[in-house]
Amino acid sequence: MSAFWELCSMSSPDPAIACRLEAARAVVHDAACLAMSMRPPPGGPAGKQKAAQDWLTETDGAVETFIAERMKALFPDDGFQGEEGGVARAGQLRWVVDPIDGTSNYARGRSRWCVSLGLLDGDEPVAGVIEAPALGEVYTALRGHGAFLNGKRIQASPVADPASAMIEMGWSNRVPKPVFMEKIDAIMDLGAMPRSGGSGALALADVACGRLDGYIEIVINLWDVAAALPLLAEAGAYVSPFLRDGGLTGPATILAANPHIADVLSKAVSIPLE
Ligand code: LIP
Repeated sequence: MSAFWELCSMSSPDPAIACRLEAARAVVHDAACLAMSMRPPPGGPAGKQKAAQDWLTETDGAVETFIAERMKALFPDDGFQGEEGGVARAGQLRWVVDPIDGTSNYARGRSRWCVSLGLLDGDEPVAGVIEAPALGEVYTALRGHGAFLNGKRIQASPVADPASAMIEMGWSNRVPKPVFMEKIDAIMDLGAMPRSGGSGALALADVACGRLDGYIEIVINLWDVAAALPLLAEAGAYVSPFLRDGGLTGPATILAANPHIADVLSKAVSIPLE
């Protein structure tokens, strides 16, 4: 058992999960290197639209195939689900991958994108790795054993005053404009500073490490959030019941926030935390 995990917690983690997380870190790192080697230069979007402003590049498929094959070789009995390929295999332990989260940014040579790989034990998110190679950042989390950014423990921010808060709102054409504008209005009525960055996984990771005080997305998918959910839980953030509200099997709404403003934000945007 890696001394790293024993150092970080009172009790040793389940070896089956801890060794999977170690393996996932290595696989995600290699996948991130592959994505960097295929990275489009700054400029117009390189790729095609799956739907209006929902981008797909060659790299999305290449990275997902790379990770699927590596995880199958390492853990043949585990399940596997990806944004591009769907559910490839079922299993008690199940990997859920977003090969490039923030594809619209990646397609234009911007830096705000990542490779996101989460592990579920049944319906329970138990571990996650998010690597943003263009930002030089790796997030890891293991349920019961902490959340980390580049090996340093992280936690949600202490900001309690909405008028000092920074709140990100995910945008896509899956959400009717009036709904999106109504939520942004509510965020600004709180006096908070709005943001929208194009990567749900990185925005949720920013809530976990305290760079953001909250994140909301009306229609988001399991592959965008699977790795971030254990990160948020271990960082002490509050998260709406995304999985219970349909997120396990289809798109659903998510709100994640630091524990001090979660209630006021939840009420302001009418997204319940329970
Ligand atoms: C993206 C999400 C983002 C959302 C985008 C898109 P992708 O995922 O991370 O939160 O607003 O519409 O779904 O397509 O880059 O993997």
